[in-house]
Amino acid sequence: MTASVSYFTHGQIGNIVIDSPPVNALSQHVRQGIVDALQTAAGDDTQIVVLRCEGRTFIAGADITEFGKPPQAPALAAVLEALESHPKPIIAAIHGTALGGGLELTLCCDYRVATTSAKVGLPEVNLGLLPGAGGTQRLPRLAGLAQAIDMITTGRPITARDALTARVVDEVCAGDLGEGATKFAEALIDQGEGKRLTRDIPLRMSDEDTALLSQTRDTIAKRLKGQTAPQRILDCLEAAGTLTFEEGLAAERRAFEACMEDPQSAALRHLFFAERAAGKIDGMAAGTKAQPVKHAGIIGAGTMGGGIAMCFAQSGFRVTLVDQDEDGLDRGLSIIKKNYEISIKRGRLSAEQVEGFLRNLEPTTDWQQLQDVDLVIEAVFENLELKQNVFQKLDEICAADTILASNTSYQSIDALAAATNRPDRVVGMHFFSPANVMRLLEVVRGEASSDITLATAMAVGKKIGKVCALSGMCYGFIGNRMLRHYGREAALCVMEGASPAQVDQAMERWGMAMGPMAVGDLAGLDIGYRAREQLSDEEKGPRVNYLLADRLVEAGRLGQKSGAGYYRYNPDTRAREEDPAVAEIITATRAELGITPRSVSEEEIVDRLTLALANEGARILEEGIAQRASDIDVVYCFGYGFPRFRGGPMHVAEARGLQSVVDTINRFHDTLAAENWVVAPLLARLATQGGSLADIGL
Ligand code: 3H9
Repeated sequence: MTASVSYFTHGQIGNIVIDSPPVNALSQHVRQGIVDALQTAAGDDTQIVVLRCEGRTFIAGADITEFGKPPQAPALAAVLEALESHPKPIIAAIHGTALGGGLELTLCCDYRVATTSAKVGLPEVNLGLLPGAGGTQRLPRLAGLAQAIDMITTGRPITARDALTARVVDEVCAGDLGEGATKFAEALIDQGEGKRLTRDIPLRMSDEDTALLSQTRDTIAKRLKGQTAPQRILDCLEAAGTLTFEEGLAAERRAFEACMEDPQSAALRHLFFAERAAGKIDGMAAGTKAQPVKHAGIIGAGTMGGGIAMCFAQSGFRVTLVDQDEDGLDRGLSIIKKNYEISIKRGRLSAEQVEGFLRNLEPTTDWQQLQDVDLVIEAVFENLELKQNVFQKLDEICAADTILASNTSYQSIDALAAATNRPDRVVGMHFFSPANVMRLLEVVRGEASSDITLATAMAVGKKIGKVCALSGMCYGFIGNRMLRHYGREAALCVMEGASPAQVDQAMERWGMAMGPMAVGDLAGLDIGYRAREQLSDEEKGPRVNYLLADRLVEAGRLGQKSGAGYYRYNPDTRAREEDPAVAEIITATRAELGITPRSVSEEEIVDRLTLALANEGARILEEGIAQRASDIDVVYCFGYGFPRFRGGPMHVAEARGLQSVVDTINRFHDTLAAENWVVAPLLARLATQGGSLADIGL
């Protein structure tokens, strides 16, 4: 046994208990402990073995921190072999989540019992992997191919009840798991039930299974375009239905190793840890606790305010939604209700759930209703004076310890804090549109924001299901500051010779959820136009960066909302179509600026747009605006549709090699607009020293 695995007997039952916080992952010492315990159990006079975990969950899978390092015996395969070949029947008793290698381990036990609240799943696909410990071969034998396809390609866990229906578990215990497992074991002994290996269950692929596999291949090719793990998963599942168990297992092993070597998995594993690191604030005083928040106030029932209110209401918070007049409130509420109706129609929510959410929502025009809120988020029009007035008013109405947050995208949190008598309790909480859908929340630290305020904003963000990343104060914070450079390069690629569709296709083929031109049309080209109107020529920068956008707006092409922007939009299907009228505007704009178009390759488009992000990201990191390079990746992957399987702009740079990044930026400096391509000093330094972005900020 090892410190993390113990064994004791109770009557006829041998008990193996794993206790390896935080999530009982299958680290080397856990694997060794299980093998040792099984050996002991084989030699004593018990009749049956129960394997369970202490702590908050059953085994959450292989230990991801061991991936990419030299393997240490015993391998997981040896543990599974020891379970299957054990002379006594083994029952896995599951609470919390049995995930990945954790569930696979239970499939090598003879029986499985679970608590009502337990969940089981094979989420490896989210790490660019596939279940590599027999999951693709054993799960379909128990649950059928259709269920296995769904669970393994989506990575979504299922509840204990669904697992019972799918025959993945044999019993669900309503009460104490220990007692339930003991009763189950005693019943097996009484009935003389013995070993029962999943691998022995026959599996033959039906015509429906074959059709489902091929249909899933097509849908996945579209939905998860460019991703390799999901297709490899389907190969393994096909092998399960067509080959012998041993052959299938060998095919799974080869496919798992291919995934492990694939840069996509390295990127997704990077993001797994990045997401968890982003929620942590460096240098926070030990013992800092978030303030309790039960009642939130939202100012402004527009698109953003409404979306934010939905997030809180559906996470069980009491929400007071304030707007200046009844009309604004009614409009906002009807959008919220319409959104929920769509969710009901699509089967994502039940009518009862929605009723509950709406009950949490208290719309009002009376600011005095904010007297006892714990946190307020202001989401009014982007105007500093207006926002300062709101903060002043909130400061007067709300209790002294209420945290005042702004959803601003650009304004200075310090300027807002200055309008109050509690600058330490002022913070930015920057949501992304649509706020009820997008996972990212940038928590923006003002100069005076206290640790408690930041910890509270982070904790609340997590509670409403957001992935939080901390940003320091600068214009546009992390995400939008970088976006300007990305957008500029997209615009310049078009001015130099690419069509908007070429730019979008290049980025979408590379993996972006939506190309930059299509995003511009979705957001509305008039927004940038109006913002530019407030700027001096110098602030606007060279005309070539924005002249085309201006010309489109002047031609009434505001984007999707006016039916046309960089594209025209089919009024029935809303599908985007290339528009000869745009080509004419582009030609005229190039002529006005004296540009002779050239051919711009797909590779150049991708390099320019991604390296523009990474270069500005490096500046943001060096200035301490971002705590870590991986936080920047989190911002881009969760807030800007950056492909997760690429790991984020900083990971892309790191994976490419910082010297190659610096060389390419220098080449752009010499061949394109030089002022746009000055290597960030941090990148230059790290490239010369052979350093890593991952070490900055630690
Ligand atoms: C696999 O199994 C491959 C096999 O098929 C084949 C092998 C041959 N390893 O998420 P949390 C850490 S692949 C190492 O904040 P929660 C995590 O980094 C694996 N560490 O908690 C964090 O550390 P820190 C398939 C892990 O309560 C801490 O635990 N399994 C692992 O919100 C707490 O995590 C998965 O993909 C791990 N496997 O959620 C499951 N898991 O405190 C991955 C977590 O330093 N895990 N950590 O930041 C999860 O989905 C969630 O962690 C879980 C708990 C739902 C379990």
